[in-house]
Amino acid sequence: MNEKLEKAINDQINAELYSEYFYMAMYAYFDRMNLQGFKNWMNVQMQEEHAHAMGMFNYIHERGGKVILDKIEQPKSDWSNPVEVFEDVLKHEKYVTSRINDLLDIAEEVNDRAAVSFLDWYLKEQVEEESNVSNVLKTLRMVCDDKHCLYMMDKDLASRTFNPPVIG
Ligand code: OFO
Repeated sequence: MNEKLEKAINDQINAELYSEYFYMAMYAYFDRMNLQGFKNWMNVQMQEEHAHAMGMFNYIHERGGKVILDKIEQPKSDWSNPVEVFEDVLKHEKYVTSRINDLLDIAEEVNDRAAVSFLDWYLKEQVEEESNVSNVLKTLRMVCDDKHCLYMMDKDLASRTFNPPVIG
């Protein structure tokens, strides 16, 4: 695999693991607030991010490259309320989408069609994630301004389950 592309995918493994860590900090926040459904939502998100990292990890090996792991940045650990948490989630997912777009640019630039097709999966996943997060945020912002609503939403988010993604 092209060296520049291999390095960029390695960097993205780090970004996916950071995402897992970021959502783990939010998981801890919701645990402190005793919002078990929100905590469950974050737990599923953490597992998805881990699967995304491993998808890239396995892909580098499949292509005969070398996985190089770097240190993971420390995430923030405090938020004022659930709306602020989900604002951060949306902002983060948009950032990740821009990173995947940049990765695709590199794969195209080095004319690696196989990598383009592999990375397309991640782009589609980002569209889905941004939409899921926006929906949670919209409900939180527009409907949920009392404790009762938060309780109902918490019940709802408790039903989210992790389905291991089939990547690529
Ligand atoms: Fe890795 O899926 Fe979003 O960030």
